[in-house]
Amino acid sequence: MQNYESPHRRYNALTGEWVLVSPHRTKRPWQGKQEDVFLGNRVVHDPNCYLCPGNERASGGRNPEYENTFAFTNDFPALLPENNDLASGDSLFQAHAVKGTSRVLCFSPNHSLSLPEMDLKSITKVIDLWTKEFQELGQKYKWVQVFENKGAVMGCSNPHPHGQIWASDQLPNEASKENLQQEKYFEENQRVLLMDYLEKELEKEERIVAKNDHWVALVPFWAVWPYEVLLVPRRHIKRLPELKDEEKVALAEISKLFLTKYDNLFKTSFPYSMGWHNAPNSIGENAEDDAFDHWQLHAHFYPPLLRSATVKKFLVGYEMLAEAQRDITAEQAAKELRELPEAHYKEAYAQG
Ligand code: H2U
Ligand code: ZN
Repeated sequence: MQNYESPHRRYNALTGEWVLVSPHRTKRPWQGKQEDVFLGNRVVHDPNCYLCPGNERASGGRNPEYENTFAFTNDFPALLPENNDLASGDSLFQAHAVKGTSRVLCFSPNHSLSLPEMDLKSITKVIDLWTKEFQELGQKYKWVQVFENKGAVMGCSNPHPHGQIWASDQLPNEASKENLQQEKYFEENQRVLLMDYLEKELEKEERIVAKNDHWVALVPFWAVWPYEVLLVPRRHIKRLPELKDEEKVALAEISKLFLTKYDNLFKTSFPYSMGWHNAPNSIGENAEDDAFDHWQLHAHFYPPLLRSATVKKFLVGYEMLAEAQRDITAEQAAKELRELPEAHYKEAYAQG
């Protein structure tokens, strides 16, 4: 094992960016307080929630009495499918039109739940919904960003379990960076970057949070957020629709497991932004020739919490002006998560 006790920078092989790690700072005094345990919102149906079955939405439309999952086009979409052409030729004032759509995905009719509290069958239905939506939108849009904002600190407007999709005809920044890095690695090594990375992580073990036959959840070497997790399939898979049934079940299992550990860490419904990075879609004239063999499907989980249910990490100051920085190492974070109980803390409390 490397000695990572003094300040160093780590390279993010996926994006090509660096992160400053300052492990010695975790020794500084911290007058932490233990928060009260939050047992959560127990209302199964909230008459004022715009995502609960049967309720009215801001658009005036009414949700069906759905029993599992439900998806609709966002009433306030950030992207629109039809758009006027717009182009600016001046290199210092570049702009162009973008076409796309935004969807909202309800994970469960039960207003009180979150993914780790749902049963495996219901989580599998969420995976099926992600897959179906990706497949449909992927016929038309180059980039289909499936994501979830969880918790008020992440700007989530409603506790009802839900995610979103924003799809667009162009690659956004994060996608472009990852595409370039994976493409470059593939050209140089004739191998898939994340597959090689995963193999080495499985050998080293120190950053693994959980694994099963088909998936690995780890705190990446280059993590920026304190308890960031990278979730990767163990087989080379480019996009969600390639998943076999047993891989979906295994995905539900590992997700329930590490998301429960997330909740158990500070005994709170752990906030995060998560999202799937599928390979870009080959559209139109390129549709036959899928040029994304360098890409490995993966999901990122970016939770903001640092030391308790209320103490969050800010990406400010040095981070905005120089580069991202973290104190606890990825290895320490992974160990903490790995050693947490597998049963949800709310269950433990319910049993007394
Ligand atoms: P959050 O996941 O950030 O809470 O966003 C929920 C989305 O739901 C948000 O993008 C949409 C908002 O535009 N929404 C509707 O589509 N219909 C509504 O009636 C309210 C909110
Ligand atoms: Zn609701």
